[in-house]
Amino acid sequence: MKIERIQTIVTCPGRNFVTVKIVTDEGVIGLGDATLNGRELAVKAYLDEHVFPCLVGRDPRNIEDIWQYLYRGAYWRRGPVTMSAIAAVDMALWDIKGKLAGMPVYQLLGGKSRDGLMVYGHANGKDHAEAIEAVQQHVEEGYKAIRVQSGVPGLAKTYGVGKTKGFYEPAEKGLPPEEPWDTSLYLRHTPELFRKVREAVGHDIHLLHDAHHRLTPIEAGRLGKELEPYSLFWIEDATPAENQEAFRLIRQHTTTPLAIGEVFNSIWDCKDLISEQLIDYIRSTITHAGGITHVRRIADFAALYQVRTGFHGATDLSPVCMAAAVNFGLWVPNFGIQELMPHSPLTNEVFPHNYRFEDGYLVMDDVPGLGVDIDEALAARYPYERAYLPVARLRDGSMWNW
Ligand code: KDG
Ligand code: MG
Repeated sequence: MKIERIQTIVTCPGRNFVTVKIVTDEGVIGLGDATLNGRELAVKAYLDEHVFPCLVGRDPRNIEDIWQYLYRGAYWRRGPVTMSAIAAVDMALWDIKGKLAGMPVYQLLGGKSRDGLMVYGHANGKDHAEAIEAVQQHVEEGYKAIRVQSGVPGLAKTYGVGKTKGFYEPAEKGLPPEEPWDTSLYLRHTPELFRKVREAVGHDIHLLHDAHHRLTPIEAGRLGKELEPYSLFWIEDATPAENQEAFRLIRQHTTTPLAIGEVFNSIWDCKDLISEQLIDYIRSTITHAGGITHVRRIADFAALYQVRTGFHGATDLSPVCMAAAVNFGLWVPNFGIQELMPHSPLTNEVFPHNYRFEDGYLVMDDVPGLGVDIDEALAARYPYERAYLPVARLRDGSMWNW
């Protein structure tokens, strides 16, 4: 069996997605998600110009060898562009293998460890009252776990709070918008938010929060400590982790669980975080961290240290990635939780899929492969539109972490 054709499909049904499609000489089709928010065309060029010419004619069943070929063979290892490109090819090959076997990918990984993936939804509001209302709405919809983000008085815009009620899409069309940031205002208001949320919904719901890399380690330690009475499921991205040791200082100050990894692209980004038990949940995604083949390696390594998965699942991960995540999460023994930011109805139309939300869980039927498709004719009606994530600046104009 041979890879006969391989191509990227770029579409913007409200937001940009890059999809890899591999076709075998026997007509079996595999799909992979290669979307890197704000840098989509860099991954497309990497794939079109440097990866695809090397893959035509290879046996698509040799997933591991193709992974090693693209990783070791590039000489220039890792980085988000390379690892997203490898990930998309890898996902498509697992999709093909599942279809050849007539089995869902979770069966190829080792079968089901659970019936569904507990997900967390996003509740946000321009102020505490609106955020609490959104939490209550999510409880009514059946969510067992909810991430809460609120506007901060004195800041014109805050991470995680959408322009329209109930929906948050961080990327914006055009050039990167600039947003102000003030850590002291944020730290003053966030514990108060969670005190009110617990008062409103009690302790039976898991609550999560994303600090989005805005804090220094000691500030994160303080926030974690002040949130302890509200028993959060986790604080996410408390501080940037280029220096993995930074998390040791946070750990010394708080027992609030820590999650990080949505910007990681390989096991090397989290080796010390995991082996030194500086985190509790690893958030690497299948799309940005080398595909199922590599994320499986991260999860197995994490299991040795009782670190569980909590994969990124924002709207910039396409339904192809989400389908892979559901297959992966049904199998992975050290599953923790899965993020779910529902896609728009139009995105769901472009990518018909088998997974679905049921009473707080993501479930899927027993279908071969990943259980996701692409409507190419519909996708073609929505061409790429330049869009970026915002950037953040302090009050004096200095750049900060968005
Ligand atoms: O592309 C960046 C977004 O996916 C990110 O800002 C969303 O932090 C995020 C999250 O936790 O979903
Ligand atoms: Mg995040």
